[in-house]
Amino acid sequence: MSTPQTDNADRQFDRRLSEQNSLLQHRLRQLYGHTPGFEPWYAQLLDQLRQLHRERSTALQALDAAREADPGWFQHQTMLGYCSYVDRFGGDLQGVRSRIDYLRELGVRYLHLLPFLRARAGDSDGGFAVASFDEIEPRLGSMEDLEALTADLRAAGISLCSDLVLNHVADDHPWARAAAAGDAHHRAFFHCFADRTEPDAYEQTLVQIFPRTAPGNFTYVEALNAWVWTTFFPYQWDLNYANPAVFAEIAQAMLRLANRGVDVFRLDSAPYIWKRPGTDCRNQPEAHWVLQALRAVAKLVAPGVLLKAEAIVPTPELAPYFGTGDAHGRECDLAYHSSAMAACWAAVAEQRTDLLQSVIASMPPLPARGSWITYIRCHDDIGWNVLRPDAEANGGLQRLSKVARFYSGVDADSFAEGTSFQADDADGIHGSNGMSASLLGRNRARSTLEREQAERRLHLLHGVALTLGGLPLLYMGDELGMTNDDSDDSRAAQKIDGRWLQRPPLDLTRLQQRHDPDTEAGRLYQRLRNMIQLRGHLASLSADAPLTLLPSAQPALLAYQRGGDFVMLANFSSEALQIDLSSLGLDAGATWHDRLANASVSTTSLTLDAWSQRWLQRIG
Ligand code: OTU
Repeated sequence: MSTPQTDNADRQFDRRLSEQNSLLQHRLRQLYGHTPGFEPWYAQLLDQLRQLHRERSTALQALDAAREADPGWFQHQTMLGYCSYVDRFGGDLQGVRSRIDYLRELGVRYLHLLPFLRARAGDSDGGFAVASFDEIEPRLGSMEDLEALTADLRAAGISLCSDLVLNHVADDHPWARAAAAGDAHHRAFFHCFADRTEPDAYEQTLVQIFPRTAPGNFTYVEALNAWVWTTFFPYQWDLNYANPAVFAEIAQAMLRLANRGVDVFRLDSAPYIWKRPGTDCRNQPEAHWVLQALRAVAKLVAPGVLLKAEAIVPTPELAPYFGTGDAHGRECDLAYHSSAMAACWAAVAEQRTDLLQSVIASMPPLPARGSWITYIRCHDDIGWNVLRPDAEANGGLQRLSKVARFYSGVDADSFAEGTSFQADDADGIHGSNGMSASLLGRNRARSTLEREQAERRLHLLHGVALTLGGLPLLYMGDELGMTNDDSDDSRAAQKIDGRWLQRPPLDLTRLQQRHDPDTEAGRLYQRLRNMIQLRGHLASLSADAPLTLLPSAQPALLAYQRGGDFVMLANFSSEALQIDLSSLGLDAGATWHDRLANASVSTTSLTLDAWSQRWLQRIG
């Protein structure tokens, strides 16, 4: 039915289609052009998209228009992210609403809530085994709660990021159930193999994500009488993106959530969505085409929406998630800087910054409207595999073994209290678990000095995340110095998946102490909040301001310039460093102000205490 509203919406749609159609159609033709009935399929997809566009609310259309007019809105230096599980943070979605004031106080403008859609019954990988894209996990609330939350967040100036698990669905998702019941249409949503021939061939070149708890990439499913591709847990069935129906379903599921008010989609496991014999089945060109097509449909229906790549891959494979060639700047808007994250932890363990510098140096400049997610911790392990190429080029893999051991909890000389993840022994290179504060020495501190050093390390890493360039994402609890979860429930969960070590519920005592400088939580929180506020005033810290490494002869020093007037100095060692600013190649005639300490700075001899940082601003 034609009404003035739909006519107007359709005009907008047609305008946006004229911008997106050529790339969208080209990519979908490359992916699916050879499948029978491509033309009518594409026409039908456009009709479905037009309908979803009509269904977008007035408030969301206004947001779309505002963001189209200001496409760099998420790159501003006042942007700050916060990540948590719904239950850990607020109990349920309504409880999260009641924490909005807290988020505002901290300066948060972007909230990533880990999976809240209906999850598989039983084990669900923390919700990453999705049983329905259109229902909320019942214990967390309802769709109405989600819409109420997104409306409140919007009013508070906070965007909501939701996971969109691209690579797989739960084995009890209706598509999987239909396949198991013998429906050929849905069987083709998955990769099914009659015998082990192809799986065995693929296994030759595949990697293992959970080699200990979920070895192998295929699971025999009785009901299908087939081996099903299951990269992650056996109950997470990989979707077959070579099937155009899968693309159409996922794209529409995303847009329905966008129409409920989700602003950003974290594209979980994006690298894995395309399979090719003889490869590790990650980062395939077709995976990028799928993402580019997804972005085009997002810009068509919900142009205010951003896509964030969760691509935990080494540096050379990471930058392409922002798009390459004719699609430069037309793939993901955001991507986790996982190599910088892991390299920060390596720098802490080794008390030297060369791997971190190598990671930073090898990152190409991003497209004008692309931004990193900079972060120090998340709900997953710290994965060391992303650093393999950098370590191989800088002294060898044994460096990573030592780093992994440092965080494994077995090394008596280490200040870190963590556990190793999915590795055969403490030296194995895979991942490390633990909350930041515990990994940085809080639990093992035996003196005031050691405790102080642990606090400084936490601020040091947050300082890098806040200044490196991107949208910094805090992990719930780190702002209050929360430590590893050693509750009975968590211990039991860790037996199945060690990552539960870093997923404790919000510590309400610490939360209450946050304004009390005589408490640890208060000290940590107040200083971090000051850093966040200060950052908001420093235009050189916007995500699109250039980053230049400043080479130094001191191995523990990380020094970089941002924009025209900002310099970060970070000391990754337990010894004080003596620094002459002119030795860093900075203009000898310049005068600098230390913004964190609010003090003027001598250019010739500056003492950087153990594990401390300076935020210098050029004032003359
Ligand atoms: C993602 O992770 C999620 O963040 C994990 O929590 C899920 O278990 C997983 O997907 C499956 O949905 O490789 O690029 O700890 O870094 O599994 C995707 C290992 C991933 C994670 C890894 C990861």
